[in-house]
Amino acid sequence: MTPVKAFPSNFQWGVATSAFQIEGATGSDGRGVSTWDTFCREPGRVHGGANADVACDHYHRWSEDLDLIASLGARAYRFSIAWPRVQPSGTGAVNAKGLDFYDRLVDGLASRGLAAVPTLFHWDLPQPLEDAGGWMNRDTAARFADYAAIVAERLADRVSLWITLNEPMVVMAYGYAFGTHAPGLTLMLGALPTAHHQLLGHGLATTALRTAGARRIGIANNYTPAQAASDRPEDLAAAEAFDNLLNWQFTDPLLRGAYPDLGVDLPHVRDGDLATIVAPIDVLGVNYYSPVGVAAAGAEEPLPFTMTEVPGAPLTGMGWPVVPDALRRLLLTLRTRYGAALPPIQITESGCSYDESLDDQPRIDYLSGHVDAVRAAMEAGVDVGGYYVWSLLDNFEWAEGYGPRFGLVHVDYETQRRTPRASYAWYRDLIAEAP
Ligand code: GBH
Repeated sequence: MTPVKAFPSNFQWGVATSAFQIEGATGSDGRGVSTWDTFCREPGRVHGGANADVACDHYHRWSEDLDLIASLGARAYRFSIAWPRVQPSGTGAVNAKGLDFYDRLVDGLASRGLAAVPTLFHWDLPQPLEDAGGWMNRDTAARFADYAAIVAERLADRVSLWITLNEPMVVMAYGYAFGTHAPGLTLMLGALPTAHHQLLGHGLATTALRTAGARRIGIANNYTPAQAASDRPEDLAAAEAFDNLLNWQFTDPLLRGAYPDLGVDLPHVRDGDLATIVAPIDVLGVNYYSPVGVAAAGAEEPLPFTMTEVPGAPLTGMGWPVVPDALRRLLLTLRTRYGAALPPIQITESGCSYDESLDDQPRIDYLSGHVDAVRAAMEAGVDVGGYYVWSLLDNFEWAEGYGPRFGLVHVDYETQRRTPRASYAWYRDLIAEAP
């Protein structure tokens, strides 16, 4: 194996955002209603009763925001396309003005020499599809593939890398099992069909995208590696159950064509589905924030594990443990687990929230530790082709509203003024100096 002394010159240094979290303009130009618009309007769902009607007003300020990415020296921009802008009902008629917005955005990226990396689904499902069962309904997978084809027919000539889904685990767990995200259902293990239907949607969309001329396709999975609370066999078994349910469930079908042992039957999986899901992808997107401590649960608990602290780890502003080496270990585990079936990886999200301050040394420390972890994994032979900081801008942090600040760039939500933080200058210098 040739050691990677430094990052290759074609390494995709980037930043990431998502449509619902930054665009605002939720009622403009024919956009339909998404599950998150609905969720924000239900009392008690989102901290402070916040909604994303304005957010960062990126829908009107996109050109200024692309200038910020260009000034960073970044090479790629991962953004997401709002399905309700393109197909307000989630099916059928296309809203030309919605598609035009992304056409302008992609042209704006090309004119600045930036690679376009759109995500087709970053959680803002058209509400009419949710009314028909959302991801519990198998039909949503086919609707997703139709929508993917519509977008690709328009944009494929200018897109560097397509990401089908963002973090199907989070949609299953937070959206349908625990109910802290839209659509707010508390189905617990009854939510497992939403994992399968999302993966099926990914597989069907992969075929549709290739037919429409897509060059490279991937998916962005969240990985929350389990660290057993002790070496006791029951804690080790609990950590394995956690990994199977929340990590490998979303990767084994893609790369092995089979589910890991989830301890339950999956009657919603039909013959042929796994052959659809295992369709080759060009990139595995890894979103990584933190590991989690896992211990055995009492017999009366609904799940076979409970989440605990990671001992000794400092915490971000949201209380998430900072453990860069867990990213290095994760990348090595992916290579060991999937071997030759593992496609090249991109770190499609990495970042942290702290307070509002512009002098954000803790973010610099977080990012530099995680970049070093990626470099160490590459030196150990893992093929990693890109790293995207979450996020370019402070934005709507889902159920947490506008409290957490993830941006390299501070946003004043009164004036919409953007102010780069110290971490922005640090990242710009890193990109300029790498390899
Ligand atoms: C991503 O999700 C999303 O893609 C993005 O939209 C979002 O804004 C960003 O991250 C920041 O949240 O409580 O210690 O057990 C992140 C998925 C899964 C990461 C749960 C943190 C819990 C850590 N998250 N995980 S802990």
